Order: sequence, then structure tokens, then C-alpha cells
Amino acid sequence: MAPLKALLFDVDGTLADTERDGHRPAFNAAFADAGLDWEWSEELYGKLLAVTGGKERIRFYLDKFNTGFETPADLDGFIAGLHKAKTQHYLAMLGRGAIPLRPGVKRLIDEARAKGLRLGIVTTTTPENVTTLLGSTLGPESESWFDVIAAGDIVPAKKPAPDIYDWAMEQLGLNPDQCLALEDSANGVKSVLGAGIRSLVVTVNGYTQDEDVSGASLVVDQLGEHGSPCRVLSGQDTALTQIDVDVLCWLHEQTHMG
Ligand code: XBP
Ligand code: MG
Repeated sequence: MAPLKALLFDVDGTLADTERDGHRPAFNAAFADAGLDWEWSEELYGKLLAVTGGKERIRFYLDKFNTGFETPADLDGFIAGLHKAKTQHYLAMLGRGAIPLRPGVKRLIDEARAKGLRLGIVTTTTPENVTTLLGSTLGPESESWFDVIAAGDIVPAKKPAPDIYDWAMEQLGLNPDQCLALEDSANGVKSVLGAGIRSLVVTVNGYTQDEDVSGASLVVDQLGEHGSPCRVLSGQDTALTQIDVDVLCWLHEQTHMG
């Protein structure tokens, strides 16, 4: 069995709870800037999360939820403009430190680095969103802790397609059986499994808690922190209180033996 070499982290919903109070209000602010009366409520946004990627999500909204809107001739340009404005709002929020990491994320990253595991980011969000989140939460040096940041339009087919994981592993020079992925959603799980990675921990959140994430080695409500234990929702050891490197190595071994 190949030993575990790298942890691959999703960003939105996994490193941080970015969607409800981050991306969503940033989209709404961009719509207001453009003089549009669109307002993505928390509930509607939950439905829109079926599609990953901000530009793709706006298109999905127009296709399915706002069919009466008279789209401009240059729809791609229109969406790109809205999305650019959205990214500026989102980056400003991150810059203000408005979005913290989820519990246990910093603890696990610090431990993984200390123990020589390689780290990667695999996400559909815009690259600048990733580097700004890392900078605002883990400090300006932290971008260099990651051997690969696979993000945004780097591959045309976003999650649930496996392409972004394939690309990240190619950059790292690693095979799927040397990696463990951390995700939060059904789309993320599909992407991971499609890329042939079988070691997979899912930390669900408010938007993803009812999604089908079967196929994960372990499903928890969070990674867990001292004084704030994780709850195992599905997996082998229900007595776990926090997900650390030993747990991940053990899971990796179990997954590849089973
Ligand atoms: C995350 C996303 C992202 C963000 C928006 O999915 O779907 O698109 O919602 O980011 P995952 P952009 O966690 O599965 O990678 O607007 O920058 O595209
Ligand atoms: Mg996610």
C-alpha cells in the first residue's frame, strides 16, 4: 500500500464557511451595483449551490430561477462583469478578516506540515479568493505552505468533474493512492472519487449536511478542536474527538486495505 504523502483541501465549505455569509452577500452586492433587483436569499442560494463556480452559478440562476430576465446579447461578457464585481466584494470581506477558518483547520495544517505531509488546494473558486483567505487567516507566508493551488478556470470542467483533482495530482507528481482529500459537499465527493482518490474526509456544514456524501471514508461535522470535539456522522470510529494526522494515516490505511 502506498503511504499517505499529501492532503488535498477543498476551500469553500471545508477550510471556511464561505458560502452563506461570504460568497452569497458578495453576489448580491454585485447585483445591486449593476442596478439589478436580484436578491439571492439563503434558501435560494442553497439551491444554486448545485452548480459550482460563480460564473456558472449566475448562468444557472438565469436558466432556472429567473427565466423572465431579458439577457443581453453578450451574455458571457455580462456574467463575467458581474462576477468580477462579486470577486472584488468578496476579497474586501476576506481582507477585513470577516471569514474565519473552520475549527481544527489550522491545527491540522500545522500538524501536517510538522510531520512532512505535502499540502494542496483543490477548489473551483477564483485563485485570488484562495490566496486572500489563506493570507487573512494563516498569515502572508501561508501560500507557500501549499505545493499546489488548483483553482478556478485552470480546468474548464469544474467539480463534480474530476479534472481539477487530476490536474493537482499531476502538478504534485503523485498518484491517487498517495493522497487524501478533505471536502464538504456531494459535488466535491464526486470530483474526488472520479479522480480515483479513495481516502476522503467530509466535514459537512449547514448547506451540505443532507447531501449524499457516501463514498467518503469518514463524515464529521468539523475537524474538531481542543474543547470542541468533532461528531462522527458516518465512518468507522464514532469515538473520535478530533481529526489529526494519525487518524488520517489510519483512515488511509483502512481505505486501501478494504
Ligand atoms: C465552491 C464554489 C465556488 C464559490 C464561488 O465549490 O462553488 O464557486 O461558491 O467562487 P467547491 P467563484 O467548494 O466544491 O470548490 O465565484 O470565485 O467561482
Ligand atoms: Mg466545497
